[in-house]
Amino acid sequence: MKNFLWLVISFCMITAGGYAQDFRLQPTPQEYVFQNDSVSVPQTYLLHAGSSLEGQPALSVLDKLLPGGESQASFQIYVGTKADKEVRKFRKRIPDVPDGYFLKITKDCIVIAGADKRGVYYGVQTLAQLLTLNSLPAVEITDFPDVPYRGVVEGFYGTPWSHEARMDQLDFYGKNKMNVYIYGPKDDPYHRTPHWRKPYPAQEGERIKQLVERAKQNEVIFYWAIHPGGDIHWNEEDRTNLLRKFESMYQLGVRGFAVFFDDISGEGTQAEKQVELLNYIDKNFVQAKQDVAPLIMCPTVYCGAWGKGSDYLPTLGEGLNEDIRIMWTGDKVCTNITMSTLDYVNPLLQRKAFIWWNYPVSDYVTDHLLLGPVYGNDSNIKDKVSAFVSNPMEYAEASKIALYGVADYTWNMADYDSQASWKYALKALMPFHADYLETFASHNSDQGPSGLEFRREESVSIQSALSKLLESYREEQKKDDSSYWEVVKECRRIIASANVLLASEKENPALYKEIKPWLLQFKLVGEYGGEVLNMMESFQVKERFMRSYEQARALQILMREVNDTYNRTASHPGIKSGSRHLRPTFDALFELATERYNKEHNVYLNTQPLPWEEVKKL
Ligand code: BEU
Repeated sequence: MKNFLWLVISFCMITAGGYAQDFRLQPTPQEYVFQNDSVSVPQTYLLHAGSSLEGQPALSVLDKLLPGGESQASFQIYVGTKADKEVRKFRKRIPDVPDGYFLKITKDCIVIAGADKRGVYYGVQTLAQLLTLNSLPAVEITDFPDVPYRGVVEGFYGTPWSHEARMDQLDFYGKNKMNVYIYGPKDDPYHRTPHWRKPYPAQEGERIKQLVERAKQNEVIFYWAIHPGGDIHWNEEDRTNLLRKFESMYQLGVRGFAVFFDDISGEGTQAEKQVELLNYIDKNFVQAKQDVAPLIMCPTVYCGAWGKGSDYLPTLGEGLNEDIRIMWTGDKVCTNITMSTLDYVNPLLQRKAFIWWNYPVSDYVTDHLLLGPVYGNDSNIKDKVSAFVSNPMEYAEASKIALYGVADYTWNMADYDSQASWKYALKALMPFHADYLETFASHNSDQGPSGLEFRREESVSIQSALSKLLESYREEQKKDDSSYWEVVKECRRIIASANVLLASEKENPALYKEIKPWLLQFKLVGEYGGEVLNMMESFQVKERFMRSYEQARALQILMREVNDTYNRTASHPGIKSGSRHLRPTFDALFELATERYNKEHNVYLNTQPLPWEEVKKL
């Protein structure tokens, strides 16, 4: 908390309304001082760029942002790394941390001085964010990341991201100061068994080339991962096969390599053999090439739940070359990352763990969307991890809701504010309808029960009203009025949000395409809630009750129909929305209201709500 002025307050003072009111820098900088003064954006300027930046992405982004570079102008822009004379005067202000930068904006100059090229690039990205304000503030920012490597591992089961989605993600990482993307989708046959030994067909190879190029433009290290453990033989032939495949990827431009041994059984799991192979690759490929990033490996025992006390991790820790990074998902497959898991694993690995965070991945609960805030990871672990990458959903655009949070958390843990970061993400994805998206996301965030036992909060703002209402109705046969009306309003809000979002395809077409089935379901859940609430009100009036009862029944059928129509080829087919609190509460109230009606009128209406899907008979 080294900030001298609270950013939002400062901007409210120097900007006039609109988007600027909620402006925040993303990710949150480590230190910033606003001078309470604004600067006219220079139309022309004299650029003093360090030679270390020649041909680098920092300069091309700067040129696009401020196209007025001229040989004579009174406004000066100084950019460079600490090696460059152009920023020598500011050298002491440059943080001594990779990716760090110092940014200063005054009436007559802008200085962007980086610890390295990526640092300058991030300084330019911060300037880009400041330029979205109505007026450019005079400011000094000293900034650097808490975690050296931050980003994404595309490591889920299911439909891999499309080429277009990946290209877009790489731009997104650059803008949000994430520097690593690891390509490892389980369902790419050339990443894993059966085709890990074969080179990509020409067209797919061409696409990887394009991804590598796009990653470079965004200062992202593109890692390509191989997953050979399903059928590897520990012999010369397969070692050569693996190196040949790596060489083919190197020819496509890849300069970062990983080897995954997760989710396998049998021969491939042997720690000594993995160590032998990885050290061989490290020496004869990674080190030999000289322009390749450190090797990353994902162990077979990648979390605490997979066997504490075995020799596996100590064998890796002792045997693997020092510079090889070892991944870790925490105490369980899907869980939050805590100091205690790092205290356990780092000594075994004899290095800092490279965190593979299994969130917002949804491949084990494919009928749910995970759109809630990023929270639960300890905020004091920056010195205990070598990297932190998130495994996302197969929905690339929707995953950004969490990825904004991951970018923010890994950059500056102490100042991370999960709610603020989440709201920022919603606004960034749908600037004109962020409130509606917030309603939708707030009710679509929990995984539901699963073997992996990782749960997220859902429907937080209405949760206490839901339980109060149910309790009062169940125990006192009387509904708590204030919670009743709160829930009525929420149902209306749900229906309105679903309608508006369903009618807003153009605002974010990629997001719309991904979430549409859940929006349809969400609307039905809201309508169902509304009818159940009517039933509670009208159990004494036959006609009114029956109208709502029939509607509620029809909506149960329609919810089942949406569930049975969309997302059918997924591992957990179907569409669930509001499944943690909304639907269970509405179902319970439906049952109670119908029982009450039956008693009152001495009839036998079916009290049992239809579940999302038919319960499968064993
Ligand atoms: C998340 O369901 C998930 C868990 C693991 N079985 C796999 N491997 C690791 O987490 C290391 C991962 O690929 C999968 O997405």
